[in-house]
Formats: sequence, structure tokens, C-alpha cells
Amino acid sequence: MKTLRLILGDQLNRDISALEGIDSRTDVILMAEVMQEATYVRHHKQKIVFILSAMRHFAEELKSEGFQVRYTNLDDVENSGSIIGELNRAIKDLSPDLICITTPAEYRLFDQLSNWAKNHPTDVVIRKDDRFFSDINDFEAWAKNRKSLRMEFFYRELRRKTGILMDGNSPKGGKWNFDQSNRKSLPKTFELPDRLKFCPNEKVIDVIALVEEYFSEHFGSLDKFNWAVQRKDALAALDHFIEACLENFGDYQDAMKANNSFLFHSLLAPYINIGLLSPKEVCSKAEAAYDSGRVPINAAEGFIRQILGWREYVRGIYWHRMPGYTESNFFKANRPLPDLYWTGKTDMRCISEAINSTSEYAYAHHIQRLMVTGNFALLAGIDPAETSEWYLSVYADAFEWVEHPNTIGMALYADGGLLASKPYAASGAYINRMSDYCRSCKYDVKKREGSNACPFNYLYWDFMARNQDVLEDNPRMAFPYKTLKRFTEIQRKNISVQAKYFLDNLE
Ligand code: FAD
Ligand code: DLZ
Ligand code: SF4
Repeated sequence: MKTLRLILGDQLNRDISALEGIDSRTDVILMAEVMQEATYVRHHKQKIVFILSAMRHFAEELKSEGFQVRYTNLDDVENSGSIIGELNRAIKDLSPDLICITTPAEYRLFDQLSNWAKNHPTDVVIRKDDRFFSDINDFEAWAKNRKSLRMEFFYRELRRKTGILMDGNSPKGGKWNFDQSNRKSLPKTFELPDRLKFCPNEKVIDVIALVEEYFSEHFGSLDKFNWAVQRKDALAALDHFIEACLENFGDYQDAMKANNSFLFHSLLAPYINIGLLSPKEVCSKAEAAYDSGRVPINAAEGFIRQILGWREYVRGIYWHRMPGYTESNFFKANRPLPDLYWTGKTDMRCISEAINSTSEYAYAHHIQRLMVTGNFALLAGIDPAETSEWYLSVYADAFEWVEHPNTIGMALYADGGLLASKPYAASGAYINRMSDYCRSCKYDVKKREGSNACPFNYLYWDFMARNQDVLEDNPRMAFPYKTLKRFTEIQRKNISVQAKYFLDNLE
């Protein structure tokens, strides 16, 4: 039976279910660079280079294994511009008996492909994506009849189910979660590890030229494109992280530092998300480093929790709430996304640091995303759909299934508490505690009012006051509301006037 097997740009893994049972004599693998995928949001240029380059390398690997690959380049004259268009073209040319697809990770493409499959005369099988530790149905079963869907409890179930970081029935290190030991700020003179850089080879240079030609208007610079685009290099990046960074990952997971967004973070999300690395092998290596005494438990558990816990959990939340999650807007926030998210032009040092890193590397680490740009969008009342589109565009690792819950649920609390038990709202004090940004900022982080007061301070209290009716009863918000009660009427008025003035003049 001749089977046409579709491989999407984030399914670049030899064990992907669409390739299971492949017969190299009869079957053809279809891969297509298409405008539809390159422009459904205005992706950062590095993200497009990363994905198209990785697709081209993966296609070569498959060919060298003896498989027949039908590959459409973005600038092929016959390119129809969409995945479905390319499937239709291939079906017309090859007349396969069966089409085999792995479920797309994003609802948008899943919806298009499943509707197309229903109406297509050729048999189409859509297989599960089994690169994850859990199945979407497992999450649904877990979520059913639960009042609250907290990550921690889903994570513990996955620890038990997989045996990862377990000593029999007990968690290794004696505790499930070492989050309390993951919040140190970085000492002034702490040495940071060098990072592996993967200089563009000829194939990548071709794609860079293509992207400069077709997507010159997209956000971001290509000057520092250093991402790995092949599994062997992604594996080298993983080994380097385990050797040079993991030991300190736990302690400084939440720390931020001027001119360095990488700190001890792994930079592995893009590779895991497109299939160059499997989450299982990444967690196994981290656990092995702990078992052999090379890294402490707060590092191994802190890291594994992000992948086995958060990554699996947000995927569950995404499919639990799609379609419709995109429209969530608990606070009815409607301010347009200010231009500074694209230009980085602002006197707020913390924000310019995060945006500049985003533009240069298509990367900012989790706390920059959550507590700087995300926190600002929350406090300033920026429209969640616009904010979410920004996050989906600007990071090399951005795919809707992981971006949406992180933005809509975690950073903006736009789902009203489905994902987070309280908004991650914070004043300048948090940023000052966790970074060295405030030392070189035009604003004074200790001030709440006045022309040079840190905007995060009055925006924070203004946010609390504006949303008192919907947040005050949350027991986790008791402390800030107790403090707000002590403000005089004049103080409250000044904060509101200053916040309004700042936001009205954001541009
Ligand atoms: P590390 O800090 O080294 O973490 C290790 C790994 O854990 C990551 O590679 C990633 O696979 C996983 N991970 C860590 N945090 C999360 C999380 N909150 N949710 C899911 N997985 C996590 N991550 C994406 O992969 N794609 C996105 O589009 C994305 N959008 C985000 C948007 C916002 C507003 C926020 C607050 C977070 C977002 N994240 C996203 C989660 C997280 O910020 C990134 O996974 C992380 O910064 C990637 O860098 P790293 O590989 O160095 O991660
Ligand atoms: C993100 C992306 C981009 C930029 N380009 C392509 C492409 O040309 N061809 C392709 O198959 N996939 C691409 N992707 C990844 C898809 O957007 C991704 O597979 C879907 O969003 C499903 O998760
Ligand atoms: Fe950011 Fe305020 Fe610190 Fe400036 S003073 S870096 S705006 S937190």
C-alpha cells in the first residue's frame, strides 16, 4: 500500500508516529515550506530560519536513510502556499492509497486538516502525537470533576506514572517540589557559562537569504542566529547544558541580569518543541546528573518540573480549552499593544533588556517573559489576544499550544484563574530583588509617586485598585489588599492619576 506521510515543521523526529511502519519502497514522505505557516503570525526572522533550516536538514537525513521525500521549497514556482494545497498536489501526482498524519500541535492546523480529511476521497489516518509523557485524554480524565486544575498535582501524578525522580513511591530528595530553593538572585560577580554557538552552515545561509528576501518586514535580527538546526547539534547543546549550566539552574532560575538573558537556562525549548530532542531524553539526562551526584536536587527537580510538569500541564490546559481560549479576557483589558514591544524603546531598563534580547536572539527567559513583559501587559491592561499574538511571534520556541496557556493563563490571568491561583502581578520591588536592572534605570524603584517613580510601582497599585472587586476575595491576594486599605484617599488618587498619565502617553 502506497502511503503519503506528512511531516510538519515541528515534527522533525525519526520516531514521530506518522513514520511508524514506513515502507521505503512504496511510501513517500511529504514536507513543505509554505507561506501559510510562515505568516499566520509575523514570526521572528530567526524562528523562520530555524524551522525551515531544520526541515531541510531533516529531509536530507531521511533521504540518506533511503526514504523517498517530496520536499517543497518556499520559493518553488508550483508551491500552493498551504499544507493542504501541498497535500492535494502530492495526492494528484502520486495517487497514494493512504495519507498518514501526526496530529498537529496547534488547534488551527488540526482543525483545518481534520476537516479536509473528513471530505477527502482518499483514506486519511491522523495518529496521536506520542512525543509527550501524557496523552490529552489523560489530562481530560484528570481534570474531570476537579474544582481546581493546579499544575503541582498533575505533575505529581506524572512523576508517579513515569517513575522520574522517584525512589519507589517517594519523591527523590524527600520532597516533590523544591521551588522555594529556586529563587536566589545572582551575586554581583558570579561567573556565567559560555554557550555553544552553532554557526550557520551553507544550508542555513541559503535560508537566511530566503528569509531576508521574503520576510524582511518581520521582527528581529538575524545577525546572531546561533541555533542548532540538526539533532546531532541539539544533542550537543543538551550535553553542554547538563555539564555547564544545570548545577546552578535551580538556584538562579528566577534571576535576571543586564546584558545576559541566558544565565543558566537551557535554551532547549525550540529543539524540544520541533522534535530535535525528546522531552524524555532531556529529563533522563538531568536525572542521571542528579543520581551521579553532579547536580543538587533543587537543580534537577527544578528543571524536570518545567518539562514533566509545566510543559505537559499547559498542553493539557490548551486542548481542554480550545477553541475559545484565545478570546479569554477576565479583566476586560483592551489597551492596544504599545509599540515599545517591537522597538524596545523605553526608559524602563527591565523592559528594554527583555525586548532587546528577544529581538537579538528570539529568546528571553521565563521570568523576563512572565514578570517583566507579561507583568507589564497585565498591569497596563493590554488586550490579551494582542499580547498573545506578540509572544507567539517573537520567540524561536513559540507554538500556540504552549504559548497560549503561558500568556493567557499564567502571565495575564485572562482565563480568570483556570491555570494560576492568583495573578502574577508584581511591583518594581520584585524586579529589583531578582535583577540588577534597577541600578542602571532612569526610574527610582523605591518610589511609588513622582515623575521618576518606577512605573511598575504605581501601575501595580492602580491595577490592584481597579480590580479590587474581582480579586479581593482571593485569599492569596489578602496581603496586598490589606496594604492597599492603609493608603489614604489622596494616595489612591495620585496613583490613579499617575498611572493614567503614564499609560495615556505610552507611545
Ligand atoms: P528553561 O528555563 O531552561 O526550562 C527548561 C524547559 O522547560 C524549557 O526548554 C521548556 O521546554 C520547559 N518549560 C519551562 N517553562 C515552561 C512553561 N512555563 N511552560 C511550558 N514549558 C516550560 N515556552 C515555549 O516552549 N513556547 C512558548 O511559546 C512559550 N511562551 C511563553 C509565553 C509566556 C508569556 C511565558 C511566561 C512563558 C512562555 N513559555 C513558552 C515558557 C518558558 O518561558 C519557555 O519554555 C522558556 O523560557 C524557554 O527557554 P529555555 O529552553 O531556556 O527554558
Ligand atoms: C512555524 C512553521 C513555519 C514558520 N513554517 C513551516 C513550514 O513552512 N512548513 C511546515 O510544515 N511547518 C512550518 N511551521 C510549523 C507549523 O506552523 C506547525 O507544524 C503547526 O503550527 C502545527 O503545530
Ligand atoms: Fe524596571 Fe522599575 Fe527597575 Fe526601572 S526601576 S528597571 S522600570 S523595575
